[in-house]
Amino acid sequence: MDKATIDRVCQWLDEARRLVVLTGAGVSAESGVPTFRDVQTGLWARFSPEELATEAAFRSDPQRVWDWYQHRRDALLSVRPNAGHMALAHYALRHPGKLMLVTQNVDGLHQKAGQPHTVTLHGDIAADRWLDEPGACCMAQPPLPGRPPRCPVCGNLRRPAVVWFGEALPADALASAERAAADCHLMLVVGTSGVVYPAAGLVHTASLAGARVVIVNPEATVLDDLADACIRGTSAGTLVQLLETATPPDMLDRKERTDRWIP
Ligand code: BV8
Repeated sequence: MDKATIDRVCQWLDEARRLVVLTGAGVSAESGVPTFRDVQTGLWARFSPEELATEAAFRSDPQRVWDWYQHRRDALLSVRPNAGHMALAHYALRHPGKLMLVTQNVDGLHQKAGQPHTVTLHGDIAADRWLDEPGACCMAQPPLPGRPPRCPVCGNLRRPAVVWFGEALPADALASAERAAADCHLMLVVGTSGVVYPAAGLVHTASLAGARVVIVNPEATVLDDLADACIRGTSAGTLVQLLETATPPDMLDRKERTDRWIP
């Protein structure tokens, strides 16, 4: 990793009073979680995630999509946050009100790492919800076990509580992320290919608002032209270098401490 760039970004980190970190699947790669566009293996090799992560795919073959999510859920049971997740959580705790963590990930690893406040754009793979608006019958008794589980009266199906392609993101999460992107001094964009919108649009928002943008990724991304600096590195090693060496808040000028996020 280029030391001059790391030193420059560490300085930007110290100078920034409002920091947004936007994460994608790459931050979980070093925990052993395949990234969203990694080639799928085994049973799922012949499908692309975009084909499976849609309501239409679920309605046309509920069991196949349910089984894909169960396969991913099972793989997450043995997964732990990595040093990158921990560095983000510790930084947020050391700098109250400075860091807004916005994630595209559904694996819950930022939360498991103790991140005090996470804006989750694409939902939670560990949770379910009803496919159709639930009636009283759906709430009156537990769903029948199955792949997927269903209401024993009306047959309404349970589905993963994630945002599928073609579905709107949670309005409050997206609004909070857009406000933060428009209002931050620095945005770190870590472990994302930047192809999924509206999440990737947050980087454009930050750049247009005059924030410095830093991209952390071992590979080039479609967002690189927006960056004031690109760090060609993995997220765990880079985040530890950037966040663990930043100046502790009590050495920063006290007057700056008021200009913080009100999460
Ligand atoms: C919507 C949950 C409208 C499911 C996911 C413009 C504007 C608005 C929409 C669109 C638009 N253009 C196109 C669209 C449609 C679509 C879209 O963006 N399509 C793409 C494919 C072109 N967007 C949508 O459909 C969104 N909805 O717009 O609705 C609407 C509005 C109102 C009313 C109705 C409808 C919904 C998008 C959300 C989809 N759901 N996930 C599930 O998980 O099963 S998205 C999915 O992709 C994951 O959440 C993932 O996080 C996300 C982004 O992918 P990445 O995280 O970037 O992962 P990827 O594998 O691509 O890249 C990994 C990166 O890590 C790589 O760069 C790699 O180099 C790097 N890496 C690898 N190792 C490391 C590393 N980096 C650091 N360290 C390492 N060790």
